[in-house]
Parts: sequence; structure tokens; C-alpha cells
Amino acid sequence: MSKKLVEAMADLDEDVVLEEVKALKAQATPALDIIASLQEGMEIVGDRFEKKEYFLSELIMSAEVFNEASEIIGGMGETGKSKNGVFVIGTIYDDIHDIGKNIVSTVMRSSGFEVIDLGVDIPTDKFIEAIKQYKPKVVGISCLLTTCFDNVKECIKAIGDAGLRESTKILVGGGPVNDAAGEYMGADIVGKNAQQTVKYCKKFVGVK
Ligand code: B12
Repeated sequence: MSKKLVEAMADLDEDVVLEEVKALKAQATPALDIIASLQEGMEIVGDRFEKKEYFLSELIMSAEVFNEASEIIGGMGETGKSKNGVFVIGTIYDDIHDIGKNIVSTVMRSSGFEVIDLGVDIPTDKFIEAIKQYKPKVVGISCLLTTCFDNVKECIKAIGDAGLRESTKILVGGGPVNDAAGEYMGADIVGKNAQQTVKYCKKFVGVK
């Protein structure tokens, strides 16, 4: 973890963030380690927002800085062949956060999964349609807002009511989603980050 990068991200010091990301990349620091520092900085941004030290403009700025940093980081590994099957992912309806979802999509793709990214603010029927069409072994639902936990719960229940739960494992993730929230939503498991998501999905599909 780069303390300098965490602090610069938290302080929204764009120049330092970009410089440090370039420096870490030049030292061959793994992309996901750089992302982990940026993510920790984003947690602090969120805390400051909650304490009203930051406002919506700072949240927007944080997303811009994060995206610029991601562009410098570039690819997150070789794009493997899609040998591990289909992974459908989307951000639940009423939620437009997509930075974490996009990281999970990229890392899953580079780990040999065919990723169908439905986007953000996705209604239940779109998830169901996608499961019927692509027959994924694993579905990922991203949720960054506690006010949307019930939406995820409703969506997972509807997937079950449609008779699609037996063949599909459901992973949930996003900043505030802990194990208790995952259980409340009816998910199979909670993915804390992209690496964990890959590990769980490989286990679900039976590959090492
Ligand atoms: C950037 C940001 C925004 C940006 C989002 C831009 C974008 N394109 O995504 C903007 C400005 C749009 C925004 C808006 C809002 N936000 Co906001 N936002 C954030 C912030 C600071 C960072 C989120 C982020 O990108 N983190 C970095 C990524 C890499 O981390 P991540 O998303 O957690 O993803 C990782 C893991 O969780 C996991 N993961 C993620 N998704 C998935 C999915 C699956 C399937 C799996 C397995 C794993 C997984 O893997 C990822 C990689 O490691 C968070 C603070 C926080 N602590 O998260 C608040 C935060 C989520 N936002 C918050 C709020 C309140 C809002 C607004 C309601 C503000 C407002 N008043 O309008 C709106 C809501 C808009 C909406 N309807 O969705 C609150 C939510 C509080 C709560 N209790 O629900 C937070 C927690 C801030 C806070 N502490 O108050 N936000």
C-alpha cells in the first residue's frame, strides 16, 4: 500500500496522485496493488463526505481523478481466452456507481471469463433477461448505497422466483456491502475486491 497515494487520493491532490501512479507503474507495482491504494483513498473521501467536510463536487472530482489514474495504470493483465464461462455483472437499479464494477469486469475478463457488463441502474428484469440469454454460472451485482440493499434483495428473490437460482451463483459487492448485508440480500457470497471475486468465481465454475 502506498501511503503517499492513499493520502493524495483522499486529499484529491490530482497532480500527486498521477505522479505517484506513474512512479509505482515504473517500479512495476502490480496494477491491483495500485488500485487498492486508490480504493483506500476513496474510502477516506467517502468518510469526509459523510462528515460534511467534502460535498458532492468532491465526490465527482474523486471519480474523475480515479478514472485518470486508471488510464495511466492501463491493462490489468493479459486478456485471457474466455475459457471459464460467462459472468454477468451490473449495478443495481437506483445506483449509478460504476468504478468498482468496471474494475471487477476488467479483472474477470483478464482471468478468462466472458464478461457481460449490463451497466448501471439495472432493473431486475434486465438481470433476469440476461441470465436467460447468457446462462452464466455466476452473476455479480454491485451496490454502493445502503438505500439500495432492498433493491438487491428484491432482485435476487425475483431471480429465484423465475426458477434461475439453482443454476446461478450470485455474488454481491461494493463499498458498504459486508457479509451481513450479503446474507440479508440473499446472495451466495460477498466479494470485497476484484481478486476475491476471481477466486470465488473460479471455485464456483470448478477451475483452479
Ligand atoms: C466516487 C463516488 C461517487 C461518484 C460515483 C462515480 C462513478 N462513476 O462511479 C458519484 C459522484 C456519482 C457519487 C454519487 C453519489 N454517492 Co457516492 N461515493 C463515491 C465514493 C467516494 C467512492 C466509490 C468508489 O468508486 N470507490 C472505489 C472503488 C474501486 O471501490 P468499490 O466501488 O468499493 O469497488 C470495489 C469493491 O467494493 C468490489 N466490488 C464493487 N462492486 C462489486 C460487484 C461485485 C459483484 C463484486 C463481487 C465486488 C464488487 O470490488 C471493487 C474493486 O476492488 C464512495 C465512498 C466509498 N467508501 O465507497 C461514495 C459513496 C458510495 N456515495 C455515497 C452517496 C451518499 C452518494 C450520493 C447519494 C450522493 C448524493 N447526495 O447525491 C450519490 C448517489 C448517486 C446514485 N444514485 O448512485 C455514500 C453511500 C452511503 C450509504 N450509506 O449508502 C458513500 C459510501 C460515501 C459516504 N461515505 O457517504 N458517488
